Amino acid sequence: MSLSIGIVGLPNVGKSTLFTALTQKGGVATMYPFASVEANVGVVEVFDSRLLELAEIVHPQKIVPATVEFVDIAGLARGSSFGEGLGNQFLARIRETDALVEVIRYFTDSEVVHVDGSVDPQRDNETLATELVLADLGTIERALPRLAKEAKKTKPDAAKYELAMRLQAWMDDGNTARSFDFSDEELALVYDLHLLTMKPVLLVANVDEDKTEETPLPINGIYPIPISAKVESEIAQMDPDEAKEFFEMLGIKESGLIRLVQAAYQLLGLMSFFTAGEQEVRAWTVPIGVKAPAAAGVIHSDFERGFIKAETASFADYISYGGEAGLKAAGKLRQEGKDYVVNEGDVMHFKFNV
Ligand SMILES: Nc1nc2c(ncn2[C@@H]2O[C@H](COP(=O)(O)OP(=O)(O)OP(=O)(O)O)[C@@H](O)[C@H]2O)c(=O)[nH]1
Ligand SMILES: [Mg+2]
Repeated sequence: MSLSIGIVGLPNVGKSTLFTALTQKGGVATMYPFASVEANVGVVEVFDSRLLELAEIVHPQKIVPATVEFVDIAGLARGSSFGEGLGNQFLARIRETDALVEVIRYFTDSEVVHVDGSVDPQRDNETLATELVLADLGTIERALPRLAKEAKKTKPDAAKYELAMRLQAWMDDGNTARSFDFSDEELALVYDLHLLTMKPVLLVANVDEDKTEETPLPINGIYPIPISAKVESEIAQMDPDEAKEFFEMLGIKESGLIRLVQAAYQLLGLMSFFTAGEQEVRAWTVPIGVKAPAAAGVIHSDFERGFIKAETASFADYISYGGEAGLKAAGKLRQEGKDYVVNEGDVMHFKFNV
């Protein structure tokens, strides 16, 4: 499972600059609104120093970090949902993502045009929220004729149609789909609509270069993650030594991108476990609370189908006993069965039979 995240925001707030920094492969960052005319998709490796520690023990042929896919689309200006600007056509590209990152302009640079004339994070957030709600209303409206037809077939189809109607009324009042009080069955029904306002959102404040260590003003009580897209894009082009010097000069602890990815994991309730073998040391992304067979299934469906057991050690044990042989000798390699709830950082070796 590779996590995928859509980057949204008003035009010219630094989405592509952030995307480029994340993926280091040249999205388009320019001085003008609506610069991004094509959606960019980039895959980012999730930096995790534990992989290096495991590799020191196992000496694998390769290290495979977890990845996150980012999708950069054009800005959504006021009226985007009705076709002003280019936002509209790109929304389809982020329908299938797991979460959204909303980039909000906090930086003050007067050289960079603001589509609504001034820097106002609260207002911009509301503008964007409205556009996303309108986009979802468009989705529902387009789906209704089909749902009405299908409603005659089965009971769940009828329930789905009825739900879409109620949701439409709710969102017509300006509410997000997320804030609708779904029953568990309804949650399953609404999934197919891929509504944007159902997705969890991470707020990113694109702040001035010297403000990355300050807490940005909250938006509706939520504190955005401060990042300077400009600083990140500069760091992205440096080698590690240069970057370290640059951090020190600016008084920055770590790249904001690491913070961003960590926050995304937290928001989505995700964690990592590891596999460590001669071929590869690898991080896998799973939901918190996942059981061993389902975790095995992330690697290969056969592993889940034919799951027998998982030889498991905590990351700390794995390191302090120097790997599998040491763990075995000390009786610290646990044999876990199908009800085992995987812990963050577990190093696992699955036994299966198909
Ligand atoms: N000063 C400053 N300028 C920035 C920062 N981030 C982006 N910019 C500038 O703002 C302009 C727009 O940046 P983009 O990354 O293209 O913005 P965007 O959100 O992708 O814009 P659209 O794709 O048109 O919606 C460019 O001139 C960037 O150099 C920042 O953190 N600080
Ligand atoms: Mg852009």
